[in-house]
Amino acid sequence: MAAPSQQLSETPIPAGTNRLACLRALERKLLWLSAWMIHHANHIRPNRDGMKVGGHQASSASAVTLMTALYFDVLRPEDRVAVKPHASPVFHSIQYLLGHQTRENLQQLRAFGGIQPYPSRTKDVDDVDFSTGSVGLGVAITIFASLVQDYVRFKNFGPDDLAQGRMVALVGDAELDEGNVYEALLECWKKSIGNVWWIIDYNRQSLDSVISDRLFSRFDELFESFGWRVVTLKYGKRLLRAFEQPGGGALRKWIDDCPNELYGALTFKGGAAWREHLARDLKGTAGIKGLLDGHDDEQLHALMTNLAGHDMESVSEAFHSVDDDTPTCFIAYTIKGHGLPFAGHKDNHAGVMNPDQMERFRQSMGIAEGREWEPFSGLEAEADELREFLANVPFAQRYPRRYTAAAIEVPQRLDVTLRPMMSTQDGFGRILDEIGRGDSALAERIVTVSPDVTVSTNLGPWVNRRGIFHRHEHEDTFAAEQVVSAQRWSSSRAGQHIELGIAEQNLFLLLGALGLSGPLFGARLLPVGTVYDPFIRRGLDALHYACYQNARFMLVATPSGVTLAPEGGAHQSSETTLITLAQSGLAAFEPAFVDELAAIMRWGFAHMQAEDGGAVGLRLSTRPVAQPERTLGPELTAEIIKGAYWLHPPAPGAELAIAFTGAVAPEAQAAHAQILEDIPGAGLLAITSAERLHDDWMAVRRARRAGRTSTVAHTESLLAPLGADAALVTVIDAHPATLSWLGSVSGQRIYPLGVEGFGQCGDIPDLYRAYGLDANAILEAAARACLRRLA
Ligand SMILES: Cc1ncc(C[n+]2csc(CCOP(=O)(O)OP(=O)(O)O)c2C)c(N)n1
Ligand SMILES: [Mg+2]
Repeated sequence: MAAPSQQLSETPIPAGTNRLACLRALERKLLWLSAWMIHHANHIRPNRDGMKVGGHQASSASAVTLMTALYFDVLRPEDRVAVKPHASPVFHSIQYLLGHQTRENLQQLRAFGGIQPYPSRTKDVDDVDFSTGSVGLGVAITIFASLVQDYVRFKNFGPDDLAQGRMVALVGDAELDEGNVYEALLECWKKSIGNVWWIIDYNRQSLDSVISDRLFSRFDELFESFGWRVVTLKYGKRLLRAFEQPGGGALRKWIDDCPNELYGALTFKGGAAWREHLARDLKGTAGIKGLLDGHDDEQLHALMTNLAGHDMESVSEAFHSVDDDTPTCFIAYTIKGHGLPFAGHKDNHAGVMNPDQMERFRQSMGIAEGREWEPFSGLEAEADELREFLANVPFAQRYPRRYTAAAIEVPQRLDVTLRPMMSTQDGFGRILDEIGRGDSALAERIVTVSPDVTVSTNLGPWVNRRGIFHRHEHEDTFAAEQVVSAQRWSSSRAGQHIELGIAEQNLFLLLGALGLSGPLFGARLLPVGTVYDPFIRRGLDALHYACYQNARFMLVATPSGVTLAPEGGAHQSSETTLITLAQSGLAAFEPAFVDELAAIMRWGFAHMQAEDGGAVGLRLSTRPVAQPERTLGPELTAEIIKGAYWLHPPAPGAELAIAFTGAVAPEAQAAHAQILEDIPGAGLLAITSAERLHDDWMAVRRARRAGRTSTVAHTESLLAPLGADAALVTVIDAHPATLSWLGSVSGQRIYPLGVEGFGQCGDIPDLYRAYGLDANAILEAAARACLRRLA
């Protein structure tokens, strides 16, 4: 394991440095660079297609003080941060000033291969900890990352020098509208998770609108009720001093009572408008006239917009005041677009300064024309001090902060005792149980997770062996009371199963965090999460989010399909195969037999660790099916991993083949056996992964376009023995489109069978008949195929 280089010295800022002055200067620089970067992308870089490039100058300006204090003063290398999506330009400007980002990249904001609109840990080059973009997800993953940090630390899996970090989210206030945030908060409370900071950029604006005044104080209560400390940063020092002056009490009350919309409007209009309202509303209040007369319009505007989230001293004090691991929420009042011409305007979310405004802004920053990208232009007088300050920033004392974790050895094969009739879900439980019996490295590093479906997805035996993970020991009371139960669920720091409440977004966020434990905490984990297949939909964006970050995990979706017969339409799934077919970063399998499953899981644990690997998805079933009597050799194993093999090879030039996936194997086998009586050369193709076949086919097409004409797709080789005009009946307990693309590979005619409508309850014979998945339906499709009638 390659650990990041240096150790951190506690307070590296040199004595005598005017810390606040440096921070304020850097704050100005970040405001400039983030706005300029967006301006450059929109107004200076050539535009070839007439499309608006965009970028968020107002959102960035809102977060500049908070991010300056965080990155240049408060954070330590072991801290991990999810930056609110629209502050991406500020983040990259910070890395630029620290020497970790290039000017060329800043000039390529939102261009192909350039800086991403929203921080991306896979696409940006400057050490992004968590990708963000889909609001709410970056916020919540910090909770799960903290849980993973605990897991790694309690088990001593990490490098020796792994220091405990804070998992920090810089949160747009509208992100708190996302329900997944509260699902995570609840889990945070249940698991006593600490070391989490959420810093809310409370500008009281979302994309479309100004946030309701009635929301005020809701957040405090909400967070406190979940056991969080709430630190509210409302008024800056200047305003606090003004409140001490004659008339100050009335001024404070006026601001406290000022509706968010009016505050925004006056912020946009400026000093004269503040004066008019204050003079009218506080007429006759002692001290107010003196206060107004003592400030010109510019000063009055500066005073009235002196919110703590833009007051470096207040922000710095607040951050430094927290020194324990209680989860903490900072509610920092800010102004969207602070310091820019559209500050406070309700429509400023996507606003970009026009060239005239930018020109005035440049002049106000004292930046000479042509020196816009220079790190210290406009700050020439203090450049040396700033250089030294930046060289000593604690956060930057280690770079890069990512770890490379050593691979965990995966045995050549995973053992499982096959029974004549067995379901893949049963097989999954037994394979894991078998692993859990031993003391291999693999057994040590697997961590399982389930959102309240541990028992019903056959994880029970594994959990009995390996225990539940929790910060606090908890005995299984039922076991202690000698109540007979198949489940023995005691919790401790040694446990290897994390039990979640029923919240599938939490499952995927936790799988995402566990799947990043290598780069984040220097310890490779092999996370396995189980979920009912239909409820993948419930956490879909979080699944996508985990894959987008290149997190490595095994998702076991079971049970699935209408095969879950008596459970009915609410629990059955048909379109999940299309979801996983399309999901980038997830190799998706649906084996029919348990020996296939064992081979796939073995490969999966290796794939989760490969440089060019990814996450793995398994769609399983509770239907017992007859297991083939065979021993998988290397060739067959390789084909299973590639996605398909001939269970019964076709004769050369065969005019018909049946291709099936998963639990419908018995129907496909029965129909095929009958067809052989009439068409002795008919083949039976077992498809273990439509996704892998499709992926490979696409890759081969790309290779050919690139001139590598000798490459052949696995599907092409498989289908080659069939006649050019042969028919292929495909059958799957899922949407038929999962397999119907196969006809495009080599031109065979496809007769696709599958489930198109909502499911319903019944038994398998009834449902397979109703949905056209039974042997008769396959035979009928084959007959039509042979008669060349389009089905
Ligand atoms: C899940 C999701 N839905 C919608 C959007 C589109 N969107 C982008 S920003 C935004 C509002 C953000 O407001 P806030 O979080 O308060 O950020 P700020 O005011 O700091 O820009 C919305 C709705 C998104 N990025 N993600
Ligand atoms: Mg906002």
